[in-house]
Amino acid sequence: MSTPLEKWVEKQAELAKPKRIYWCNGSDKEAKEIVEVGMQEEKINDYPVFTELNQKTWPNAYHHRSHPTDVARTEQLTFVCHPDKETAGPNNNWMHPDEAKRKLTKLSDGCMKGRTMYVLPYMMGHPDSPYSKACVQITDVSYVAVSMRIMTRLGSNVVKKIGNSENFVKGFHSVGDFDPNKRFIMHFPDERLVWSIGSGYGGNALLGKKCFSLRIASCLGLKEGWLAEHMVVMGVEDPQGKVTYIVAAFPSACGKTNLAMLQSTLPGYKIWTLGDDIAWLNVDSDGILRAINPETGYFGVAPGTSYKTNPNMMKTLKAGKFFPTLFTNTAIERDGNEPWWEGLDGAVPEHIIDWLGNKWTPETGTKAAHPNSRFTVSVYNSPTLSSEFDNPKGVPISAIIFGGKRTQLVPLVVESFNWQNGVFSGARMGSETTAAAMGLKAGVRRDPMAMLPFCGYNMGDYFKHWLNMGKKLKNPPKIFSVNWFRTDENGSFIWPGFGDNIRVLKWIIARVNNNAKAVSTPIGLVPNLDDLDTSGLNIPKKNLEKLFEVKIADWKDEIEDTGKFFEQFGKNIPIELKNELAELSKNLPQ
Ligand code: GTP
Ligand code: SPV
Ligand code: MN
Repeated sequence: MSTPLEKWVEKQAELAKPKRIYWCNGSDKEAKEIVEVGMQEEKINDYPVFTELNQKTWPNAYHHRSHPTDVARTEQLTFVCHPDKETAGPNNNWMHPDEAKRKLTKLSDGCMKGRTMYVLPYMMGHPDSPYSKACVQITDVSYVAVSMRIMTRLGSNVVKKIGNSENFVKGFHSVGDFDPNKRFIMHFPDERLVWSIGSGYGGNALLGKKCFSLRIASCLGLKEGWLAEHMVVMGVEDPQGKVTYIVAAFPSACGKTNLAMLQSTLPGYKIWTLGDDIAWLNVDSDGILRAINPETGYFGVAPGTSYKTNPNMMKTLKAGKFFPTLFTNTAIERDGNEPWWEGLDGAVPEHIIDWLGNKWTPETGTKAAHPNSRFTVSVYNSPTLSSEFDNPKGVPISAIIFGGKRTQLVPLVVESFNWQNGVFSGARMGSETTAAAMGLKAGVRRDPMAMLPFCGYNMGDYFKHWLNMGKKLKNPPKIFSVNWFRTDENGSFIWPGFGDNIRVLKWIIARVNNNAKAVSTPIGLVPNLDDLDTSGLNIPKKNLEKLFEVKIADWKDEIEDTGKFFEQFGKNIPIELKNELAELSKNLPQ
């Protein structure tokens, strides 16, 4: 008798008609064989799926070129298929599940002809964690199979764990023929199913990541009383050795990975990394908010990563402990056969092949590495990995940070007055658009809690859920907003950022432990300039003041824009948030 899992796999194979079906066991040996297949047999756009990089300087590293039309998440082709549109909300593209399935069935018929169908059983979260979920993804490309091994706990033990149960999350993925017109990333929350076709890139294809761990998981969280968030999880150790755990949400390509691995410029402070992209937040039986990172890898932005900005990530990328480390759409330095990107340490090398495979020099006038080129690397390679990473219970959270890229308006750090006011500050978050998603208009877009592209249901209900979570907590974490990206009149960043962000964390932790004062403003509590540790920094006082300047006219525009954004959600927007908006408007000087 076959199990529900085996039956589901058989049914998918009948539709996709692969040459063969291969069940991955998650071993090292197997990963090496699959990379070999990617180098020798599989091709994308006439390039082998993998090429080997310099194993001496970059141990276990391989290069991958995606299809040139397939370089970032595609939000316009991403759908959440609840039975009714209102549940999906104005924040999601919606299609009726029946229509979506008809469309996908047609596109998937025979889509794996001549190819291998890899079956990937994996856990999101530690297998012993009460918060983890068993999942199975099907894919037809070695790159995705190997990436999932880095990003998740993949192995045959998950098949045993699922056993005869129907209780597993399903993901069907095929690169199809990469035709952007036949590309869809569809979610069926009621069935805990993701169906993705036509893209092999990141969040479109590694279905454990944004598709399951955020879009579907956010729906599960609403039902089951927890939160799935686009957040860093980290511990901050102070000079006395006390570790305070925090989570921080920033939109895509706005600094999560860099924050999660920060190398402190203040003596005695140390960061311990638990996650750089996704946090699942649960309330434990003592009323404490606990976070786990369901992933086991980093899929991080390459450009800008260097020994100067993120030395801990450079060490992670060079460690080569876990097989393999992948570089997608970076350039290649030809003489040494090493990955290269804009912002890497040292002079620009002489012989470079760009991400498209063409010879490149600075005079070419384009970027050598795609701005959304990325590395995929195991957390177990990381020198800053927290000793709590594999703790099935997760870590207790003392502070929540919301951030975005705002060259104007938003101060370096603001503490919310209370939980409700903090939820409001998250809900009105905005950020300037980046290269992490294709086809977005330049400028500021509202991106509540950095979840706009990832909340699998109506965000009005999501805000209510956040408010309710606060009521379940005995001592709710303090909520802060931060902005590293304010610029001066020349367009230069005022705040040095990166390792110096520890100075802001130091104040946040002092506030959490009632060891620092704050000044009240209409938008929240800000530090006394004397309480922000700027020792050794060369920032003139006038610039520091600029970092905290609250320009009333600009805030009035911001309030108006937030009001318009909230209106889209109609009756779903909680009255508490409308009240917060009215209160803020009233408290601004006329
Ligand atoms: P996703 O993986 O897309 O979710 O992105 P992320 O939020 O992890 O962003 P990441 O840390 O990769 O940073 C994205 C970009 O922001 C990179 O180009 C960084 O160099 C830049 N960046 C990160 N932190 C800072 C900072 O403190 N100051 C400045 N000026 N830039 C930063
Ligand atoms: C993001 O865009 O937030 C990412 C990259 O972390 S992706 O996996 O493509 O979603
Ligand atoms: Mn992300």
